[in-house]
Amino acid sequence: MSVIFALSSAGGRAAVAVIRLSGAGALEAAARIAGDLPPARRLGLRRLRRLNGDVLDEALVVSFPGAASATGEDLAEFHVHGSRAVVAALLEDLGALPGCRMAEAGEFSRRAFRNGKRDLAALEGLADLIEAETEGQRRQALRQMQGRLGDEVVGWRASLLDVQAELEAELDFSDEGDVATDLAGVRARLGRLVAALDGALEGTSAAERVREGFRVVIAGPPNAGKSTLLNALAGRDVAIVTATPGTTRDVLDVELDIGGRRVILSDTAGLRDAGDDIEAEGIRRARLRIEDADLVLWLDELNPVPDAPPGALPVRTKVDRFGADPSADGIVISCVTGLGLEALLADVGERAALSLDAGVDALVVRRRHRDAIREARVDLGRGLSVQMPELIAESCRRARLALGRIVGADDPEAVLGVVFGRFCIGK
Ligand SMILES: Nc1nc2c(ncn2[C@@H]2O[C@H](COP(=O)(O)OP(=O)(O)O)[C@@H](O)[C@H]2O)c(=O)[nH]1
Ligand SMILES: [Mg+2]
Repeated sequence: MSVIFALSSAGGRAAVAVIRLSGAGALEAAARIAGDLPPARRLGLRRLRRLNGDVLDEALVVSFPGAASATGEDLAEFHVHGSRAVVAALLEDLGALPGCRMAEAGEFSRRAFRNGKRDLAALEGLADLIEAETEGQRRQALRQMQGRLGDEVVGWRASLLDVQAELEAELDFSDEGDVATDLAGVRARLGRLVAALDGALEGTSAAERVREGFRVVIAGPPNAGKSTLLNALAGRDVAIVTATPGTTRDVLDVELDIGGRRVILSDTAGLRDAGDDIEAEGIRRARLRIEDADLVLWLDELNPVPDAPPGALPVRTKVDRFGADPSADGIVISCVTGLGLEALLADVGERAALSLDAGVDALVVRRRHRDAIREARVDLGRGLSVQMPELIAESCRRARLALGRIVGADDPEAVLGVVFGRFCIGK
């Protein structure tokens, strides 16, 4: 296994840059540059030298000897001054050391997985934590990284293995009289598993929203002030605003962080009979987005707002020009004076909170995991509907395989281990 190395902090100029090495020989490679290494897991200041003997930098060096390290292998880090030149020189010299090469994307994680440091779902959580932009995403990713789903999956798989082993032992040794399968008991256990899987799937769509964002679409007739509102909420000129109706043709998205939640706000073409092909296409796209939206803001300058589709939040625009009617229902705004914008944001934020917050605590946050659990659920449903122990065992095996994909586990030999271990059929 070669030593891999990479710049682990962000590229570009910074006060500090962290370069990591992992693999058998990583400590020797680090010592080659640093002269010697401080005691394990202690930072020490060292003068780094280039391979030709020139001083490269003065840097903090730390080593994490294998097994207990993040990758499960010998690991070392240089915390150097974060200039491009320092980083480039160090990477160049590490690459020239025998057995050392640049890491591929995700390779440190792959090694951590192979060495049993974290399961796949937890590593996906770690990747999400690195990507997290909102507070909700951070909390959700942290829970995943801590292995919550993986722990559940291990439990489900152990139960399935147990049931499978019981059924297979019955099949293999049924003439020996020392094992007897209780089919009703097996069914009851599978029924409980099905309920557990169903429970795990609850909140999944909210969880996906936390990752992907709460989708808010600004819609309404042409010239209602949709693009102006998008720009006002984005705080910059994203969309073109003119007095000419039909200006916006494409869907424009901006990302907002409202109260720690990711919100995708989309400006769309005004809905009317199109003037030309391009506008017609824009209107078609607008309709699709409206169908998919978690919330539609229906804008109009008229009072009361006409034609808002069911479920949409009517927003009356341009009240600086047309005057606010205190009896008007819902939200009234002016992008010129800023009136009502805070209230609108607060309203959107509340709706996003209602829709997303269940998802922060959800067990299943990725489609990959959801699909695997659904597949296992179907297998177990089949197992519950058949009579032959062979077929029930096969359903358990398939469900276990599907669940195994979540954590990246699989070992068909395990079934045998449990059969022989549990029944002591040492003949
Ligand atoms: N007085 C006033 N004019 C506005 C306001 N919002 C938009 N407008 C004007 O209304 C016209 C259409 O705005 P625009 O955002 O392009 O509408 P859209 O077609 O719905 O995207 C432009 O001339 C804007 O300057 C507002 O709050 N007050
Ligand atoms: Mg527009």
